[in-house]
Amino acid sequence: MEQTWRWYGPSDPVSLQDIKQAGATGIVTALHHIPNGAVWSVSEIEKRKSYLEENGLVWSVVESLPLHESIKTQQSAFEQYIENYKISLANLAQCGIGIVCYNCMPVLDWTRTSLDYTVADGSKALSFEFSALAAFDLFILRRPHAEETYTEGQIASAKTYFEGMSEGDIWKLVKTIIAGLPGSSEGYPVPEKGYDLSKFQAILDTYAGIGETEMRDHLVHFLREVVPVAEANGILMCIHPDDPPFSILGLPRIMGTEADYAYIFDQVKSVHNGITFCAGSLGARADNDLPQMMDRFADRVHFLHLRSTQRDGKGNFYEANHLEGDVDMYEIIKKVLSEEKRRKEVGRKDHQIPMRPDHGHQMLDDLHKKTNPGYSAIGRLRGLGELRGLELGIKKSLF
Ligand code: DNO
Repeated sequence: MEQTWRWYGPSDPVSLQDIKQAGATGIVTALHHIPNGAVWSVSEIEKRKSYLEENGLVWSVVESLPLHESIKTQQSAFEQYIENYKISLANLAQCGIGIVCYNCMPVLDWTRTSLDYTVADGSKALSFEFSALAAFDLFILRRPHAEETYTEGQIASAKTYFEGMSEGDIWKLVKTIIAGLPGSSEGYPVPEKGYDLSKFQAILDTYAGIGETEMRDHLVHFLREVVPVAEANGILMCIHPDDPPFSILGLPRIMGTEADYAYIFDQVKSVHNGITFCAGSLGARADNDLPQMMDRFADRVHFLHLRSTQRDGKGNFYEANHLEGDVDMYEIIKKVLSEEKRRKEVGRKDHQIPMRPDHGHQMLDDLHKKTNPGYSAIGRLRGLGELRGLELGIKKSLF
């Protein structure tokens, strides 16, 4: 596997030198300063690429080239945004960048209810608590008809949860859910005082009338347009699963399961229509059999996010250490290595799949620093070290 590391650009508190010391050779990044939907010009891409190379690193993967919301809702100017996307892909190819990760989550990218869940060893992890999300939805946001999304038992638990919250807790939860997540590219309006969330509700309303079927159709339309351009330019596109991999806030989320991936791969058969195999996101569902998914989609795995989650059987999870939790990392890496071997034998150029240690606990000195949630240096350093060791062990014993 190619060892890579996500970097948020020059303002990332984790420096390129830190990344080199962690032992990663590839960078995963995006042009975060370019507004969502605008074209990434060759000069902007080149500038970032050269900067990385001057620092002894290569730009291995774009994460993400985001889909403008209009592409997902097929509202105003979506065709123009698809055209822009194609131009950005061609420009990336011209600069020699060949892997593009993206997602099709409506409104919010990855969503958690806590960014500082304390693990038994005192480190902090990202976590998702179903009752907290439901409390936000039902009693803070007060989304119209939200109660139809939940069972009576869930509503009762959410109510108990809400009643136990202080003003400070409410405010913190609001910010955690709707704002400030590094994956967010839309700049969601954080209410200035109180918790008047009407602007956020207005964004949710842009999905009125868009259910799972419509959302799937919109994604397939996008793929039918864009994948041929990716193919012609030698770009491997890879869609990241929804995180968490199920519907939240009544929004249609359509990339969480094996069947979801099988559907879009069947609709657009090119191998340039691939998957970002995010073990942590997919692993948050007990009904996802990750090794089986890796077997089935191996051919189309262009990028790996290696991380684990610990579920509790009630829809809640926290991000566990990379080799702990519910994900069988040994099985996954074993399958990845066999796929890499197979690709090498058939002469595929992409026989070294980029992986990055996804997220990491906030631990040691990082507990006193401000870093992007999930993207502190030391937790990821631990993750990368463990994953690298596991890879070496499997390689030496198998091949
Ligand atoms: C979170 C990330 C996601 C991911 C995007 C991919 O840490 O895995 O934000 O980058 O969803 O498009």
